[in-house]
Amino acid sequence: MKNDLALRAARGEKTERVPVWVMRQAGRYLPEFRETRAEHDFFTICRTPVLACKVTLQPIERFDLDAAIIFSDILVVPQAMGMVVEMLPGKGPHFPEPLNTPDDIGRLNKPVNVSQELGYVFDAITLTRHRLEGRVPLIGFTGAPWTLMSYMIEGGGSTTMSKAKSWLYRYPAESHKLLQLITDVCIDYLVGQMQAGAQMLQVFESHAGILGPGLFAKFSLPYIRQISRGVKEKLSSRKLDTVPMIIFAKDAHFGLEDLSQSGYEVVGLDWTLRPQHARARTGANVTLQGNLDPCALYAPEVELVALVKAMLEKFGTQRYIANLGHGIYPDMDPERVKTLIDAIHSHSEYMNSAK
Ligand code: 1CP
Repeated sequence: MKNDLALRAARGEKTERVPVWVMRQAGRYLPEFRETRAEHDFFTICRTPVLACKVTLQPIERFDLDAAIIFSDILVVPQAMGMVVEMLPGKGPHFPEPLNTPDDIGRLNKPVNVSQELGYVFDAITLTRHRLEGRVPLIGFTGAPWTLMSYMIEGGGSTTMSKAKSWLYRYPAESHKLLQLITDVCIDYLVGQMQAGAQMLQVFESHAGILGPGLFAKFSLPYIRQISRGVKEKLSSRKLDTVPMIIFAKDAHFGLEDLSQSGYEVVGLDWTLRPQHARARTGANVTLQGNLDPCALYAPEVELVALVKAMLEKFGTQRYIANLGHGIYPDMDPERVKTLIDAIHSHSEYMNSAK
């Protein structure tokens, strides 16, 4: 491994500079991605290991990033469970037949054979590991159960998630049943990704904030915990080393203490949290990841560098992986991403040398 900074930071080992990667680093803000995307449908890229590998490597070839994340989508899990998901241009994901009532749970595949349904992701990971040649670690990922459940019921993006939330109030037992089915798939899926070569695993609970503390404690956190425990138990029963796991629960400021004790080595933060408060609330035993406002990339270059320096001063250089507080947007300038990465590296090296 030529650059294992991100893994060392995740394990709480000393790092000479702060590692950085960017959520959605492979995506439409890159002209080379748009070129590939013009030729192939979104899920065709996900399902074709040479294409998924190619776009995973695009940002690695362009920037001095410290980790790659396999190109895929969280919605491949509902697909593996038997649901149809389309990616509509300019609109995002669309489920033509979402789950309308708990009876629809009966339509889902169970149990799901992940090697059969998601083997293409495992193949893409193995190929990408080879092509990376140890340059940087490769991150695998899954959506967390509540976030996936919300898409399966809403049928796409939603601002209120009122359909999915209505299940939690009207059909709590059936909601738990669905969340458990999804959790079982997520565990096998992450273990499979790790066996295929993923060196770190991120769980995206992108829709945590909309739940509020009460629903989060009942319908999100228990499954997030089950995933870290389940993955680690399966790996150790197969005599495999565990890999660091990252939990990113967006807007779940109310759950930060619980998240820091949920079995993950790294807690991802969105930009609404103050770094020093987050440190104080999570303690010394987890690594933090984040949390620059993605829109800071619209600022003039000097301003962006100042924001990066301020962020580093607040987080410190250890037990820290720099990232944005959410994914990068398609209209952002790749040159600013270079500025971001280079500023994180140079300022953190300066901070470490000044000690
Ligand atoms: O580079 C990378 O980060 C890897 C690729 C990646 C990842 C990690 C993609 C490609 N999607 C994801 C995760 C993902 N997908 C999340 C979790 C992260 C987050 O909170 O953003 C979520 C919520 C999704 C669902 C999804 N897929 C949306 C959001 C829909 C909504 O309104 O709620 C969208 C727009 C997609 C499509 C998608 N996924 C990825 C890309 C590059 C795109 C753009 C589609 C295209 O190219 O047409």
